[in-house]
Amino acid sequence: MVNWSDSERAIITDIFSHMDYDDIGPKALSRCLIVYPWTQRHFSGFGNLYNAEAILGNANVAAHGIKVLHGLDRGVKNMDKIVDAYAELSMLHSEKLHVDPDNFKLLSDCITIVVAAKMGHAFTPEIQGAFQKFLAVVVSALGKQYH
Ligand code: ZNH
Repeated sequence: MVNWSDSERAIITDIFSHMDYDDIGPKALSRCLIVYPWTQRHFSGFGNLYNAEAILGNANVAAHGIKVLHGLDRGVKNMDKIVDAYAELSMLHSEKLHVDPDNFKLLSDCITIVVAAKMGHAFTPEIQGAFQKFLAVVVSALGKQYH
């Protein structure tokens, strides 16, 4: 059970209420696929991922990036039961998709970088701390159904 301060709750709610999913989602997932190329193995059905330019221009990557970013919404809405909220997705990634759970952290770091780049000075250390704590809790929950 994770303890959230009132200010952490307020920060997380606020960030996601202003989240530009259509911009951040594609940028974060494409960044992950470019800088950690082994993550591409899960997306062989997405078409051409031959180089950074192809990845950045790939509509399937963009659409999936938006979907994955929206995958964080269930955590925002269920901050006091994040493990339960991700049980099903954890099972899916473990048993069906066989995604190495280390990759969740890599993608979450890409999300942080892209959000920080977009927010600039507004991404204060306090906001960074709350945001990265939230992502770490989600990443841990996503790893829970792995044996
Ligand atoms: Zn994942 C899918 C979320 C990470 C891979 N995902 C998915 C989905 C979601 C998610 C929501 C959808 C589901 C359904 O449909 O039901 N993810 C997520 C999150 C995260 C993730 C939240 C973190 C943060 N993933 C990930 C990674 C990877 C992945 C890292 C690799 C590397 N996913 C995936 C895949 C899929 C998914 C492959 C399937 C796709 C298709 O459609 O085919």
